[in-house]
Amino acid sequence: MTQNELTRITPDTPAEAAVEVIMRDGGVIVEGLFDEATIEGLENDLNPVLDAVDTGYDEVFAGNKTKRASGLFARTEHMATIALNPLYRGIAERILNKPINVFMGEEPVPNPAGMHIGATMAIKIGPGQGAQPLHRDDSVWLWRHPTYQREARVQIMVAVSDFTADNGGTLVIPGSHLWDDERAPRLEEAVPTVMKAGSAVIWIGSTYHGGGQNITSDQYRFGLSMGYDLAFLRPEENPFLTYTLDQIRSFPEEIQRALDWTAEHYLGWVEVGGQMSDPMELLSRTDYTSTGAGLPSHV
Ligand SMILES: O=C(O)CCC(=O)C(=O)O
Ligand SMILES: [Fe+2]
Repeated sequence: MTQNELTRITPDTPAEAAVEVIMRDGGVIVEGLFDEATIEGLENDLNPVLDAVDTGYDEVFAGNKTKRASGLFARTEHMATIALNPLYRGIAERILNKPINVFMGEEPVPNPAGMHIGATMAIKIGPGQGAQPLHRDDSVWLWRHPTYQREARVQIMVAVSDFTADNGGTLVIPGSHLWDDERAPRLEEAVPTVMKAGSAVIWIGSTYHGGGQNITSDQYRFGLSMGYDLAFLRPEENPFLTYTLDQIRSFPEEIQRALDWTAEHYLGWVEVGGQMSDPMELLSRTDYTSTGAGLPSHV
């Protein structure tokens, strides 16, 4: 398939229709998914954080003209708006949360795979930054392809600034999610994601993509990304070390659960009073007072 750009849809597109496009092309652009107040809020909350961090030390992947910050649920309340966006979540649910029958004795029981948040990242690609190597995000789990309909990740990249072909708008190779593991991605096959601030590109773990080059512009390209992953995969960003207990307690319940404060189908339980219990039980107990130290503040 040769496509000059990903298909564009509007925020009122039904999730089923969006999933059809994504499973056909590997990704989709949703125009105007987030309003001005959300984008302004993200800028106000995250610019000081990004101002205070160094650029990446690694020239090739992290980028030595690129700034990154994570742990975003503790840094901006607008992160929850993105994670709980009904279209994005609806798409992720449909792609990831497929039930699989397992036997419990003689009874087949349908178990949905569940999904959780694998990573959050604000990314500012600065002037002078070359293109990131094209990659599949599911390579962290050495995922094999073709995937036989089992995708590991549904990723969103929200444009906080405008994304252009010159300022590092995410490069995507349409159709590359269908490739096997022998075929290398080539830069000439990739198309830049061009979209206005407030729009978003959604792609799956097996789609080749990468940050674009920002050579001729004099502006930062500001994007915010997160991924929903199959719940049984180790999250890239460790939620238990990233967030303090107080921070976790301040988040909406869906976010607490998506950050692995949950146990479904025996995955992730914690023993309380001799029972394999849902970690949510610990959150409601005043005598439970310790977990991760939280990230050091940059500002
Ligand atoms: O910055 C971008 O546009 C893409 C970043 C990316 O793919 C990554 O860091 O894994
Ligand atoms: Fe990536």
